[in-house]
Amino acid sequence: MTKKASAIANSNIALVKYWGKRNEDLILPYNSSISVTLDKIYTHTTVEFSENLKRDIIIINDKEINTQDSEYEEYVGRFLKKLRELYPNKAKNLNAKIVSRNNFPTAAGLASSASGFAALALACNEALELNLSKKELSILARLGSGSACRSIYGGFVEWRKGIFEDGRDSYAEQIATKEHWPDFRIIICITSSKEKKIKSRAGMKQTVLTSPFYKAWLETIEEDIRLVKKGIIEKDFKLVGSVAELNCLRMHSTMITTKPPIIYWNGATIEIINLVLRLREEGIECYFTIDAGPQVKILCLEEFVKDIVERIKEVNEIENIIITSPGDDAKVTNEHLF
Ligand code: 2P0
Repeated sequence: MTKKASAIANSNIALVKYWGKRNEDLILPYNSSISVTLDKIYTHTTVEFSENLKRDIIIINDKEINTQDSEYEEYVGRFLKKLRELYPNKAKNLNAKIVSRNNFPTAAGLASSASGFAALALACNEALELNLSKKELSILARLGSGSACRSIYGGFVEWRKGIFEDGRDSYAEQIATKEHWPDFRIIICITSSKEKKIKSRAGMKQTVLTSPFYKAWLETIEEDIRLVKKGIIEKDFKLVGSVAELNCLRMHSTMITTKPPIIYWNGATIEIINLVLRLREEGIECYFTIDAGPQVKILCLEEFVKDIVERIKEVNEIENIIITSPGDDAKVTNEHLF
């Protein structure tokens, strides 16, 4: 039996989005991406490997996952298979007990797979004593879910797409720590906490196959990466916000033009977009970004949070608002969930 190990990883929101894989098995993206890791929104995971377990046992948010399920196969099951292939001396003949909890709605466009697989990779590293570097941890997390490779780091993070077929150069690196830009804020407006209909994994595959705009989207990425990175380093909020907003709309244009169409927005999503545009006209500097779900994330600086939150109340149908700041690296904890 291995030691019991636990880890906590924060979620992240992309400022330059990842959408589309060049290799589905190794989760290698067509494009690089940049994100900000969020405080307050995290996954806490405890892992133990043992020869005494007859099979893997996975409990997420107090619910046992059926390991015959195709969703399990596609996510945690696939990750454990990769882990056992990569580290046969450590993990091959052991079954795992994994207990994991999110402190936010799963599968509602808040990137639960990002924090989930970052926490799982770090907990496995600790339990199996793999002694992985941050780079290797980022690669391991990526094999669970692409966006998870970014949640290994706190602050502002770039996932370089890499060029090698085996994925050895496709991992995340930190651009700046959270202390670099402490007044950066992300206001998350939850417009619906229902599970989304189309998972990112299936959605992005279909976009790559069918959207005529996918090629054009890829052509815009390198410039967006350059500008957002410059904006982060120089703390130029207008530059980061404006490029992130346009990048989000370009990604959604590839989703909307997928066959069949992928439309993650609801009525409140559009209302908040319009509110953000109005606020900017009034001199309140803020920008929106939206991922694979109907939630809207408003980017702003601390000085405008109060005004923006007050005005969001104009929009009906908002279920919840979470105000977040740049968060920490994924970390090991002694608090175990079993
Ligand atoms: C992102 N998203 O960069 C983009 C923006 C959604 C929209 O990363 O198949 O859950 O596990 O690699 O990481 C969501 O995709 O997909 C995502 P997989 P993942 O944050």
